Amino acid sequence: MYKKDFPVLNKGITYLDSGASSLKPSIVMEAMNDYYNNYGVNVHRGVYEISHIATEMYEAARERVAGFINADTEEVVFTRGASSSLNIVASSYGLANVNEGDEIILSELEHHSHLLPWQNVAKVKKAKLVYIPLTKEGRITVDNFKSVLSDKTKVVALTYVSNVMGYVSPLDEIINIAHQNEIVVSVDAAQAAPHKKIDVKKLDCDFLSFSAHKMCGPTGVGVLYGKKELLNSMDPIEFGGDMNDDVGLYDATFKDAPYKFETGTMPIAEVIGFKTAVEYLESIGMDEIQRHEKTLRDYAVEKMLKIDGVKVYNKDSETGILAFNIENVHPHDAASVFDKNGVCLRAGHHCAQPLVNWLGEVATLRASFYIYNTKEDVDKFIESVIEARDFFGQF
Ligand code: C6P
Repeated sequence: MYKKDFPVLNKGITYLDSGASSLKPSIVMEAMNDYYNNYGVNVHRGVYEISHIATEMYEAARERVAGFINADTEEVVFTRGASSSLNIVASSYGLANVNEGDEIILSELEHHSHLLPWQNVAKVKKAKLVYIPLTKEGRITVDNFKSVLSDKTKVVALTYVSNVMGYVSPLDEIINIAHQNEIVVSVDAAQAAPHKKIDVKKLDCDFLSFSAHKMCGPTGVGVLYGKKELLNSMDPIEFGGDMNDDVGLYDATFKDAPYKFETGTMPIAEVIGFKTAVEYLESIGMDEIQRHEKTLRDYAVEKMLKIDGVKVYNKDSETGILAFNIENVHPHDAASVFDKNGVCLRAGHHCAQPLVNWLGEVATLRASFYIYNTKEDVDKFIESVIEARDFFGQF
């Protein structure tokens, strides 16, 4: 039903790699073109009409994106993407507040972009990384979280939805418990924001990071949500134009959040396109998006379980991610069959190497479904699974 909105699908491909990056509907490109064709100038600096209009468009996007997650407008920092946002949290909040002997709770589900910044904090500050034991299905549970909580815990840094397993972490309760113990929680929502409704006030997370390009928006822009008082207490990690108030030869003062974190010329067209992407998703409805993906995933899993020689790692995941392997077939060999048939999916460790190690594999295949996918896409995918198994496997 939504395929017609996505020009790339005119190529006739079966796109099952939305976990890496979603496709973009033409209205997002049109919004960006409108900016380039009619304004195309910098924001917050110009003293002429088209710069004022561009500034209004940029700030209207902030307001719209804030509404999408129920944040206050000044709690939304535009960044280069989820990775940048997660790095700001660790490098600004983490390095200033974590001390020697403190503990940082993570999980083996974390994407490298959430893991490595905290590894750095732990090394620099001589703190300890502590991992929540996963269940045998690979899930985080509240009880397992409690089992690693201690009076040394300073930060909890967890993914909302795993990019390999698609599981939704039980964050409501975890955040509640963390706050009872005065612990700050950073949430990686890169795989959650595109697929499920998020209300930061209800969730009560301290930080939440996501990218536009996984949610029908442009590349090169993302969000760091942070509670006002936290963002205002933090130092910027990049310095330059537009983020300062008063600059002398030896010292400078900085603007309040979000501006002190937005250094130099920002990706203005992308921010404007992001607003249109959010409006597009909301016009469909986040609950409908999640329901649609899950229907397709369940349909795919049902078929996969009937195929000999296929291993599904996340049979009962709540979102549109399907992690699997074909027995005796290296995922990259299998991927060549999918590619030949125009089925785009991902093979590898998905930038979540500790999790793929935990699964006892060197790599997996991953199909990820989104709003533009259909049951026909699943059928084409299943045909390629069987073809790869028969071509490379021992059946
Ligand atoms: N995962 C995937 O194929 P960026 O690249 O900054 O937009 O997002 C990083 C990131 C952070 N957290 C999670 C849970 C993610 O899934 C990603 C990106 C892609 O799974 C590319 S590795």
